[in-house]
Amino acid sequence: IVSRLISLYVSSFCSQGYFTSCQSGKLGIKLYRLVAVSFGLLCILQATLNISLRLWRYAEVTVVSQVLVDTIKTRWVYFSDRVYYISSTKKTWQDSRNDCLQKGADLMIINSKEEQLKDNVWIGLTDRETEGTWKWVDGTPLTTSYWAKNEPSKGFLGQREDCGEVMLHQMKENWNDKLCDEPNFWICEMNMIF
Ligand SMILES: [Ca+2]
Ligand SMILES: [Ca+2]
Ligand SMILES: [Ca+2]
Repeated sequence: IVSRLISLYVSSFCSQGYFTSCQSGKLGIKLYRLVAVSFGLLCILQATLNISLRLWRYAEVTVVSQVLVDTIKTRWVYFSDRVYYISSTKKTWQDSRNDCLQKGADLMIINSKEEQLKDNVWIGLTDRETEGTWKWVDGTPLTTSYWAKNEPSKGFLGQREDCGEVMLHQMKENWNDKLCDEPNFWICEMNMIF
C-alpha cells in the first residue's frame, strides 16, 4: 500500500511539474526509501518516547512512595485533635525537648487518663527548678499523676532524678523520675487547634 501511495504521490508531482527531471521510477524508489527510513525513525522515536514516559511514570511513582515512606518514618500519630511524634532514637531529656521545639511541638503533657501511655519515653515533666515540685513544660503544676510504686525516687548517690518518663509496663501507674542526662526515647505533642 505504501509503495502504491508513493508512486501515486510521485506521479501526481511529476504531472504537476514539481520535479525538473521527472523519472518517476527512480524517484519513486528514492522517495520510498526516504519514507521507509523516516517511518523507521518515527518508530524508534515513538519507542524511545514510550520508554521515557514509562521511566518518568516509574520515577513519579518512586517519588510518591518515597514521600509515603518518609511520612511513616517520621512517626507522627494523630489522636483526638492532637499530633504526637514518637522518636526512633534516644536523647537526653533536654535534647529531646529541643527536638520537639524544633518540630513546632513540645514534650508531651499528660492532661488526661486518655493520654496515659505505656512506653519508655520522656514526657514534658520536670522538677529541675525546685526539687520535688513537678511542673509540665508549659509551666503548669502537676495535679493528676501516675507515679509508679516507690516513684519519684528522687535519685541516688547525690544524682538528682529530675526528668519524667513513662515506663513500658502494664500498671496504670507507670511514671518514673530519671536522670535527665540518660538517653531515652521521647514523645512530642503538637496541638492542632490554632
Ligand atoms: Ca496533652
Ligand atoms: Ca527530682
Ligand atoms: Ca526514679
